[in-house]
Amino acid sequence: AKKKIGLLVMAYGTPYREEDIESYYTHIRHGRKPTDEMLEDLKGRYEAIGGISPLAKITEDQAVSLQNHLNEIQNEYEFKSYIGLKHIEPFVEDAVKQMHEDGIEEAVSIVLAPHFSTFSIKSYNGRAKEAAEKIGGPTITSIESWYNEPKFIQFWVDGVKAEIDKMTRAERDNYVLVVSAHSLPEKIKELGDPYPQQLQETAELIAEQAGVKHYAVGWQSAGNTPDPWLGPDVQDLTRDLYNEKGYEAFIYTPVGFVADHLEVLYDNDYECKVVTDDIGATYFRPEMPNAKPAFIDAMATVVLNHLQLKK
Ligand code: FEC
Repeated sequence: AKKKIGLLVMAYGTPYREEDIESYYTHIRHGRKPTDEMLEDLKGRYEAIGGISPLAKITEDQAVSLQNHLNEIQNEYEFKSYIGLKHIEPFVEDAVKQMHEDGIEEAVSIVLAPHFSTFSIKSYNGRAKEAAEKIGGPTITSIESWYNEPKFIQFWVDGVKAEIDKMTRAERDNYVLVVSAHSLPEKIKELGDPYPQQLQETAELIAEQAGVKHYAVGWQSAGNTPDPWLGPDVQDLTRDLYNEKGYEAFIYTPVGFVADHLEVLYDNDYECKVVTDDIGATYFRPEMPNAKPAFIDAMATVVLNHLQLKK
């Protein structure tokens, strides 16, 4: 018989309804309520992308598709997926409790973000393990990062090539690839966090395999706090690259994210495009991974490698 295993899929979370925005934002801010102005600003960003973010539905599709695909491609385990979110229900702890109640004894956890940071992957996995220890199981082993999985890189390489195909001949001779992830406070560098190097490596792999001559690494969506955040910000970077090299086209690959959500639909598709429109350059962005089969297969490969299974 197949061995039953929990598949804990963790993600950031998004408000389900407008009424959830304030408590969600408060949770992100570690319990500090946002000011009315900050709240209105965030509501305005959701409105600008056409209402509430599609992230909740996409996360669900990703988790179920990953579970089903894993169950199709191997015979040793029967995977059952559980969604655990960082900032809204079902929280990571809720998912762990559900696994426990369902009698799951062994589980593997994966975060829907490719790069390791103490502020992201480590905190998700830490919360999951702590919750499991408190209630006596399941035993969870965690995937720490998967930014360099060849199939994941290939996904973005294909996306970049598809954008290059849409370019005019002049743009094709004079474009730059901007590879980005969510900014984090600069102090992660002092902690020896591998996050910046992992993004750099992702950029190199994609640029090399897609045959891209000019690329730059940037950061986006920095928080609204007094401490310094990793830079350059993608908007400033766009202007600087234009001023220095006069690129006619920009391809944005927000590879630190895996879904269409606020940070991409607003921070890239609106904010970066404001800049490219202003300088008269063309804006390109490949489609996000969402639940596309090639991406689901990449994550499944990561899970199986983690469990040391061969397809
Ligand atoms: O579509 C949606 O509804 C939500 C999308 C969303 C994703 C996301 C991913 C990451 N964040 C990360 C770190 C931080 C840090 C702060 C912070 C703040 C926000 C705010 C919103 C928000 N984040 Fe987020 N993030 C998303 C949404 N994030 C909304 C609050 C308003 C704002 O500042 O824009 C700063 C907290 C503070 O104030 O102290 C830090 C990281 C990721 C990527 C990894 C992951 O997905 O876990 C890192 C998606």
